[in-house]
Amino acid sequence: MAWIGVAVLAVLALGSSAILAEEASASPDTTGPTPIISSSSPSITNEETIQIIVNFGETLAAGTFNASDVTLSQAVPSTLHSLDSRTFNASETTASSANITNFRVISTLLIDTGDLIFAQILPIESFFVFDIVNMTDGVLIVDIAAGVANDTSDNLNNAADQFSIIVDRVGPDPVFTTTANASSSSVPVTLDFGETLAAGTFTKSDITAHNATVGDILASGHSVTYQLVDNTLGITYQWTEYHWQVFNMNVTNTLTNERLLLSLPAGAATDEAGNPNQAAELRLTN
Ligand SMILES: [Ca+2]
Ligand SMILES: [Ca+2]
Repeated sequence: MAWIGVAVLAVLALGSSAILAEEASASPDTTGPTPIISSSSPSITNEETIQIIVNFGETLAAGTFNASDVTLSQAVPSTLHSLDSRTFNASETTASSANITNFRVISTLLIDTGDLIFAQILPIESFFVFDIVNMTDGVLIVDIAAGVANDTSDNLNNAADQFSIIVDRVGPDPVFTTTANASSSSVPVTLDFGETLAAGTFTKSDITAHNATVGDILASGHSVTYQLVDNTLGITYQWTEYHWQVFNMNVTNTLTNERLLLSLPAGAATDEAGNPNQAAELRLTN
């Protein structure tokens, strides 16, 4: 189940307000809201605009939460890798050059179950959406501190768990290397894309060989294992995706002492954010 968009339905929102008022009169509210930050973008993205969603879970006092209550910062990573560990090797965290735009509160969520799209009515002044633009590549961090907003019973909010998303808008720049020359009949070759690729986007057939045959490829990088449990049928599905960066291959030189050429076209593979690779070539002479 996923939400696919937002809309404001004023009449339905008024109905929700009446229900909340009844609940509030039954027991006093002494608990501050805890905002949950999320995004509709993937965890590694090349999107120019990232939509952020903040759900306080209950009605805030009108106007107490706004764009200036959101803190943006950016970590500068040495590598843009690793869906599984999410450590990124951040070298420093700086104030962000990104801007918040289109900050708004919404009252209705459209939810797509696959069979049906229905509207979920939200508590008034509880669910906020905004866009972040003008980012530089790196890890974008979104924080909401404690005490920046309050609910209708004057309880101050708790801090949100920190939210981060990787912004990567640069495609891989692959490099072929070898220690051999064209007089060798067997040429060990390394192809390093410089960053992790999206699973399955590079195969041996992406390389065009001239006067040579590419043998089996040994890849290295990291893997991510997913598990999906179907409680109705009592079946667990498990699969592993391999995100490779470096490919080692043995190339058989079919015409020694002639020029050997390996070429990889642009766009043969993509990184984890979906950016296509640049072209690469290996030319060997004696
Ligand atoms: Ca409360
Ligand atoms: Ca990249």
